[in-house]
Amino acid sequence: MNKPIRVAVTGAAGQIGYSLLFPIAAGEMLGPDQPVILQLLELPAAMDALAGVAMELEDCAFPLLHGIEVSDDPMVAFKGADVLMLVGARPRTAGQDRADLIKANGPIFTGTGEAIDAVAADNAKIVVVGNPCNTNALIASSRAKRIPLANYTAMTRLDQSRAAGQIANKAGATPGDVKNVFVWGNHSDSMVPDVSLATIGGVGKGRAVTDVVGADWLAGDFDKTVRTRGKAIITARGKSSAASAAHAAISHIHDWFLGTGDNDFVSMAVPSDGSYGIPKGIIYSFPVRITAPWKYEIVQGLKVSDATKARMMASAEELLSEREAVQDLL
Ligand code: NAX
Repeated sequence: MNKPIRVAVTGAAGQIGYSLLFPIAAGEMLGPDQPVILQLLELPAAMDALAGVAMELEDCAFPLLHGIEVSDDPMVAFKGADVLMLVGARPRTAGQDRADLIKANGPIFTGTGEAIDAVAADNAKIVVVGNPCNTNALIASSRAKRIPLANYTAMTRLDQSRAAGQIANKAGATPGDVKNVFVWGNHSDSMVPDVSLATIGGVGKGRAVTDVVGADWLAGDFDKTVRTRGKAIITARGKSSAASAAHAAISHIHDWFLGTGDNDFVSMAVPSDGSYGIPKGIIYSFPVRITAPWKYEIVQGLKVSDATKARMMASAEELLSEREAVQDLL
């Protein structure tokens, strides 16, 4: 048996947490031979609810679940954590604008970043889910002295999956047939879904998505649906997406550790290294290739049209203005 991997989850009693913890404990995230210890963080007011979640986890008797620890103190919950999934934050409510969300959630990530750097495992891997996830990841990473900056990521996998799902529907294919779709930029309306390398029916042997579904639909309904799906779900459900977000978070960590299967790359928001002219100092979604367990590199050399480049830069500009708005927290 492998040594257990310690997975810390914040906001563990929230709606994403409730959809996230059980598949992790079942082995869906880190593989069927990999034991896990869950280290769950909540606000003091939600500790009763979290105790209930922990009871349910016990009641599943997952063979891979080698321990459950609960705490309202990040210095306890993050101790020795190998993987940190930062979900705990307020979800955006109907009508709330992004600037208000940034003000409400940004301060959570200063303390979180400090605690990670103080007590998590030396090479801990971090994914931020709580919105605005790119800028929250930037805030947490600004506290990193010991943990490498590249280990701070934010989740745009849900956006990629939404894009693949839309294409599969339109083409009459199954989502698994849709390969190499990815997303540039911020997890916001300014994101840029990119299908220029996407295929239906398998990498190398499939047909280009652009030949199958038509340029008008891609530039119109597809693009808008992917970029505004989060809002559509809030409108329909009265709550933000939860099960799909949890699944995306699991896929993000799964692929970072175990690889992307027959996709050549995957979307992850990572600290920009200046690739494609995106300024350093922001956390930006790129197509990344997983080169070894827990190692990614930004895919280089892709041809980007002038129109896509303009949108990529606009999304970068939005992230720069978000950074400006939280300058006092960095
Ligand atoms: P919930 O309100 O159901 O749960 C959030 C939980 O976090 C609550 O139990 C709360 O007590 C806890 N919490 C708040 N502050 C905390 C802190 N400082 N430390 C520890 N726990 C804390 O929200 P949920 O629907 O689970 O959404 C969580 C976050 O994910 C929101 O910010 C939401 O906007 C974001 N999302 C991100 C997505 C993405 O693609 N990146 C998509 C889904 C979702 O919108």
